[in-house]
Amino acid sequence: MAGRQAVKAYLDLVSQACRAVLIFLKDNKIPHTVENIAIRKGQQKTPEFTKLNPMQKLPVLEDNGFVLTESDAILKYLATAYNVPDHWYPKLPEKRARVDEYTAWNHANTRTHISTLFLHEVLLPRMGHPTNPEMLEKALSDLDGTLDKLENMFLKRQAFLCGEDISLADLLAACELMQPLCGGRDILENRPKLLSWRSRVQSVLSDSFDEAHAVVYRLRDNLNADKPYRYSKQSAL
Ligand SMILES: N[C@@H](CCC(=O)N[C@@H](CS)C(=O)NCC(=O)O)C(=O)O
Repeated sequence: MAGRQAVKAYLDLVSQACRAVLIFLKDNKIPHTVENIAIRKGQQKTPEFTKLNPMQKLPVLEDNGFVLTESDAILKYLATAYNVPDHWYPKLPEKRARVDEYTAWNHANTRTHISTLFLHEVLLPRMGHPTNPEMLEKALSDLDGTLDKLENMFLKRQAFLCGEDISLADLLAACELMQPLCGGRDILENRPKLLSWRSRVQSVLSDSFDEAHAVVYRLRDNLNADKPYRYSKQSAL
């Protein structure tokens, strides 16, 4: 990549999509710089950032003047434009299609249900709105259906979501499934198959995974220290 400048990633690591991009950049040693944009301070809404991404969302990637949004597109672009191991986004059409199959499903399933849970369990309470028990239960039950599918379909006979090696699908899914820790909840605690898969993902990514998730661990630890009580179906009865 002679003559190529380091890519610039605009990120807030509270966002699961941003963590996936950072882990990919670090794990593949793609030269990069990070511009921190704090969502909680509304920095994604400044006129300057809006020029970059009119959607006012993160992550955003800038590569030699080429600006790209959407974590899925960013990861696939990086995997295609840079010299990274093939397992991330295989060139073989059938294998690549398996990754595309998961990432398309991810948007309407893992991503959607995790975001809804995060909204009800973390964001709204922080904005002063009490947790709505029914909405929370609905979010948890929808998410349960997605976790069942991850276990019984994607991980049915293989170590990773799309085969025997880690791919972009695992990276996106693992970052999503860590998000409820921000509210003190490990949604995988009673799911041994998904727990083993997460350990495999973590051991492949080693330090980059924990570094990107430091903010998530911090939020979980603060919550456990300040607020041992958390809403649960049982405690509401
Ligand atoms: N589909 C997009 C989602 C982008 C997105 O919703 N980003 C969130 C953080 S995870 C954001 O920037 N939110 C700020 C806001 O909505 O104001 C992706 O995967 O990149």
